[in-house]
Amino acid sequence: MKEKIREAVISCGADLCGFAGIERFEDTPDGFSPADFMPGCKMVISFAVSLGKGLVKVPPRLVYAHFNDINCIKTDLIAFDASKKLEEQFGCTAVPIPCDAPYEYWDIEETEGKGLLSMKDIAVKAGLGTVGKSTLLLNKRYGSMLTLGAVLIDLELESDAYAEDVCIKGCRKCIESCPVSAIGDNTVNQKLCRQNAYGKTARGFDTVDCNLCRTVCPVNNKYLKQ
Ligand code: B12
Ligand code: SF4
Ligand code: SF4
Repeated sequence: MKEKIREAVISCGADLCGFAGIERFEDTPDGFSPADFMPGCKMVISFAVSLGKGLVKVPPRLVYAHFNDINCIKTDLIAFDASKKLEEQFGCTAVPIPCDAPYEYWDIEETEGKGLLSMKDIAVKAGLGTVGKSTLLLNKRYGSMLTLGAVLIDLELESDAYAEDVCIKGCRKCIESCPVSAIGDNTVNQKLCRQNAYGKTARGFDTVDCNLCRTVCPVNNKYLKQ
């Protein structure tokens, strides 16, 4: 059944799909575990949608900003469609999780947000990749060029194996490229990153002024040079 569910999620438009049993989330902070979110959740499905390669060849300000957002919308639509499909085909309950916004937690002084659930943590536990020094999820095929999504279900299945670490030993490119030194020891200073990376045009359109920690990563090269 697991492979049929994987196929169903992939057929909705995902590039990768993995599975993590609820027991893998015992270490998540209170209020942020899939079980807190959906009582009766037994399995977390993580999936990922790749970004086009051309998006890193142009300044991020408008083109990447727009299509990175579109990929988030696409990811949410896949979560929504896949949930309905799984409910119809497998008789389970399936809850799609927003891949980015909206979320509840917001520290106004530190301008620090926390996702409803951590998409990176879910992806790691479902074997999609590992978290690099950039704090981004790195997959051996796509590097960090992925938007991450999730669906919670009440079916019991076997978890996928954890992935091997692909962040390169001795490499510090993401840390050194950050114009505001926002990346520390497995953390990002959200205030510094937000001030540098996000803005608006004179007309009021949202901009992304920096995505360097994502684009300089050599783990992306295999995908970008394909
Ligand atoms: C808030 C947020 C930000 C903040 C903080 C980023 C960060 N590193 O946490 C800011 C504004 C800085 C940011 C910037 C960017 N972001 Co952002 N962001 C988010 C968001 C909405 C929540 C992340 C969060 O809660 N962070 C707080 C920390 C504490 O949580 P965490 O790292 O996820 O969790 C770790 C641990 O704390 C612990 N843990 C375990 N369970 C849980 C549960 C919770 C709720 C928490 C808090 C912690 C936790 O394990 C986790 C894994 O190591 C997620 C979407 C989501 N729902 O996950 C996208 C997300 C992380 N962002 C993403 C992206 C692409 C970016 C940018 C590249 C955008 C850009 N400029 O182009 C930059 C990269 C900056 C960077 N190096 O991180 C992608 C990352 C994709 C990938 N391949 O990893 C995500 C996953 C969106 C998505 N659905 O794809 N982002
Ligand atoms: S997006 Fe830019 S400012 Fe934010 S952590 Fe990455 S390199 Fe630094
Ligand atoms: S740039 Fe280097 S250190 Fe940073 S995540 Fe990629 S491989 Fe790891």
